[in-house]
Amino acid sequence: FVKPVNAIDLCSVLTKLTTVEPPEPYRIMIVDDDAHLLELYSTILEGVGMVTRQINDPLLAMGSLQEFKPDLILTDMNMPGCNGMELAKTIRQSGDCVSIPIVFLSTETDTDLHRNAMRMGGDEFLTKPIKPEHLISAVAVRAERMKVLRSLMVRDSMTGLLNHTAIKAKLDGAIAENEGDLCFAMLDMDRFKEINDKYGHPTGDRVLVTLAKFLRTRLAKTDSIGRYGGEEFALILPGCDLAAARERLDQLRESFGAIQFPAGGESFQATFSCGVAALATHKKGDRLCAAADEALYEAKKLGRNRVEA
Ligand code: GH3
Ligand code: MG
Ligand code: MG
Ligand code: MG
Repeated sequence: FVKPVNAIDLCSVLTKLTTVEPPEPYRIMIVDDDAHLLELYSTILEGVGMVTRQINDPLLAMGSLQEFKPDLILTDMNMPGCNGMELAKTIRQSGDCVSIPIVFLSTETDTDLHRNAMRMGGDEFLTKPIKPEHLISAVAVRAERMKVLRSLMVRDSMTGLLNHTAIKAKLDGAIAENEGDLCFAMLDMDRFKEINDKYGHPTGDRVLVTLAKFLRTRLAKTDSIGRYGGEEFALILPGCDLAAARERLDQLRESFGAIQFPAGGESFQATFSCGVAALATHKKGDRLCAAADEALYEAKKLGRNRVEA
């Protein structure tokens, strides 16, 4: 009954898309009252590396949504308790789910019903039975678009770092999950206005892009970096106590300060000041941010190009 899908290679589907980096697995929520079909679709999609969540009862879909965070929802139409259309409507009404692609997969061939389903917020209507390769490509194309959109929403376009909202959300998440040490640092370019005034705004931009790249390549995989504001950056350093964080940041400060930026035949150096605080001391996200900000202010007051805690 379960058809093997080894003949289908997700890569062949994906090469048609403009993916630059190897994709993270798409997360697909499958809603169907038929347990056999759930298993079948799940096997097909997992066969090409996607991560699936099977939902047998549509009434449980909303609860799983927040926790599973799917890139796409594949749902049956006729189910007891709540049909696919009602489910789509409910999903579309919940604030942070307005953009999740919803694909209906049903034996219904009535085009009026298809149109209605789309009006309720569906993105596509597929009919059962479906060929595995058709299911895979329909799901992959839409899940990919969702991923691109999502990354545009959370990334700062100039540096590619997490934007202000995203790094704040990341901090909340990191605090909720964290069990050991965690430090938060705020970093601000020194006398950046002077750099802009002297060498021009595009050169200033280049300094910020260089700093972003510098931080990205030097920090650990578990660390997070965001562009907090114009020439301000935020770092989340899990598994680091205050002394260790301070030392790491001081090393970064020193190496970054040694970089020579060419500008109009000459070159200049740029430095940053940094404030860091430990969750162990400040306990809550807002207090942690405030403490890092105060320490940054202190670093500026004490002469800049330094790290304070
Ligand atoms: P301080 O050492 O006290 O931080 O001095 P500062 O000059 O860095 O601080 P101030 O807040 O006075 O000025 C920040 C400057 O950063 C002014 C603003 O034009 C510049 N800036 C903010 N965002 C960008 C950006 O995206 N690109 C460029 N080139 N400059 C930026
Ligand atoms: Mg059904
Ligand atoms: Mg600033
Ligand atoms: Mg500054």
